[in-house]
Amino acid sequence: MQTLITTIVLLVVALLMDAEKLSAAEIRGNVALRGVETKAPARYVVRGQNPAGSGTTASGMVAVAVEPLDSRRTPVVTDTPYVMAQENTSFAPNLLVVPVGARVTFPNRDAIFHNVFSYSPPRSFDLGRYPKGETRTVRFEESGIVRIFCEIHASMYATILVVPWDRYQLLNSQDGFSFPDLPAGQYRVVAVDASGRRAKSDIDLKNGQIINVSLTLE
Ligand SMILES: [Cu+2]
Repeated sequence: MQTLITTIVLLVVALLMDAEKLSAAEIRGNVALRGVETKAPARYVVRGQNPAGSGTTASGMVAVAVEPLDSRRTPVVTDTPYVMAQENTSFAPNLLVVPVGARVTFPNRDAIFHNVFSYSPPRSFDLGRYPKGETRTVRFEESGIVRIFCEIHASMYATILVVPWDRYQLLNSQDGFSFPDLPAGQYRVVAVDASGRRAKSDIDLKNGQIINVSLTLE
């Protein structure tokens, strides 16, 4: 009798695991770029070529995240802060993805002063001027796109994508992205690059479905 019960339990577990595999859906796609690369705040007049790709993030890098619209997910947040340095009069890296609740530290590694700030609604801040060797830390409590600038150097810019779930990828815009093993549901796919160009697409993902998305950043 014991053996029979064990066998039945194992069978049910096996069937459930199969059902799970069958229902796993996927969002995949590609990102195209369009438009001018720089959107500086209104008080700046940007002249000439913007040094896109300065810092450690290569030009053409894109952050893509899948965010659930019909359920709450809790991203994993570590105590260790993320780092966005000021280096060679650039942000390094100039594109960063962090989970909601994460802290980002902004060390100044240049021999000159910088003044890091953001006007973006998910987290606006102004860190003031500080010299080489000093840092300031900002916590990001709301998901969304945060554009970062330096008050002193108009050529400095960066973007932080704050995500409510750990399904994200940093990729070269020439490469495609793929998010396998997603449960069925409503999702928003968000893409952004260091200069703040962005795109989004809302998707209703059914069991077992594979959906292709083409995003154009502008
Ligand atoms: Cu600066």
